[in-house]
Amino acid sequence: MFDSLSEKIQGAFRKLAGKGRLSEADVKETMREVRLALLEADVNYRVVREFTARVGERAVGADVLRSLTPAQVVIKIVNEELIALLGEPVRLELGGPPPRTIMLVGLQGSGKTTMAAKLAVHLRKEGQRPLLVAADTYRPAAIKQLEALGGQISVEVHSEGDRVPPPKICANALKRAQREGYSVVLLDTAGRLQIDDRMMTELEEIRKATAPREVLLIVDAMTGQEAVAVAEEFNKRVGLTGLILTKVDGDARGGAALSVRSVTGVPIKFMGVGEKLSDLEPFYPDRLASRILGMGDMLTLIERAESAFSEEQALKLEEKLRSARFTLEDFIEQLHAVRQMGPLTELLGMIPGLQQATKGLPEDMTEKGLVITEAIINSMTREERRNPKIIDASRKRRIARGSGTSVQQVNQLLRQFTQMQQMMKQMQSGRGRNLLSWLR
Ligand SMILES: Nc1nc2c(ncn2[C@@H]2O[C@H](COP(=O)(O)OP(=O)(O)OP(=O)(O)O)[C@@H](O)[C@H]2O)c(=O)[nH]1
Ligand SMILES: [Mg+2]
Repeated sequence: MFDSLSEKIQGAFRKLAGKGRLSEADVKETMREVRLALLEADVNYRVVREFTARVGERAVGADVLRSLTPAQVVIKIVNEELIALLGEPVRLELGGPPPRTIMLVGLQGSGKTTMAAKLAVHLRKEGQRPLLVAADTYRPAAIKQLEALGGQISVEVHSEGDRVPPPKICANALKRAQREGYSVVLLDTAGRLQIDDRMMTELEEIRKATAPREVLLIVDAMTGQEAVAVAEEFNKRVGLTGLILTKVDGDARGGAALSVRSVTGVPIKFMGVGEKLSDLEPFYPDRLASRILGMGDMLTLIERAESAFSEEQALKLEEKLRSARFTLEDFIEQLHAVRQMGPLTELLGMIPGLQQATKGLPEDMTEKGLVITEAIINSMTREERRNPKIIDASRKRRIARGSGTSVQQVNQLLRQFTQMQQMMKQMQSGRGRNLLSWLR
């Protein structure tokens, strides 16, 4: 459901990553695009404003512009703040003596009845013995619907027809659960098209009659901003312990998912991702965030890069570049660092938009190219590495022999190195100074 949001944010990041160095204006422009993407995804404007302010502040604080890999630092901050926005992963609270009651509330059609059955399946897998309760006596087919679902999954459904008031049905169900040894009682309450007083009063009564461990609001993720107002109202009147987003598989813009936790402070506990009863996922903020940013493996890559290049190494290198003392020895050090991160092909595979990334690469940045380059440099004397100018024809022949390569290949490497040196000199105070920048 986050496809469009995801695409736009990734687009903004791609533009950023394409640049060798970042100016403050670049970062500002990226944040503007992220803000627009969030607003278009129907994320609550207050949430968007706070989010972009926080990211902006951190981006300045983290000294993005002077960091080793500025684009990645921005992406990392956005990712972390997105996770913070989505909240902690919080599981169902099922402590205390059984039977424990879980009350499902929400507007009409939000997916309460379906979710009741999904949760029954989920809880049974965890060793619970669930009882479903038909507490919707208003919609004619509601009881039948729950009974049909219960039959499908072989979970007992407690119903007393549509004449008994729901709070009474729920209280009776609780007594029955105690008698018959059910460990969890799931209350499927009635929904209304809009929040009305009678509905709220009835829910308050059910709550009083059953003292539930959990009161979960089922939120249709397709409803966008509206979901936030609904959640606030339910929380005020009934008191919520958790949120469940349904229809996350739909093509809605995802704003609800991103706003509702932050505005209400109530944690999201599950997501419904389809009509099948197995389409239930515990809510993991970090996974959702990487899904939105389309960066699954990108984060792994950033972490590997961070551990392969220490800040200290980077500074030392920069100093050398400034003073044009970058030698083949430094070159090989850089190669080692890149190779420490893993096989090159694997690294490239982790970068979203792989094709774009590989297009910009020199041909021998392949794994084999690295091995050859390393072998050639290893066959040089220390002096030769520090001062390649002394490498004459006879030295080239020796190096080629020693590394199992040809004079041509040695020439090629030296040419490349000279080009690199020149390029680096041009950058002067340059920041795109390591081999990693070739990958970006
Ligand atoms: N695609 C998709 N459809 C869902 C999901 N959850 C529920 N639905 C569908 O949404 C519709 C309404 O679901 P119900 O479970 O009946 O909703 P409800 O809140 O009980 O509705 P009322 O009892 O009328 O208030 C059904 O057609 C479900 O199949 C989901 O996660 N994804
Ligand atoms: Mg229902």
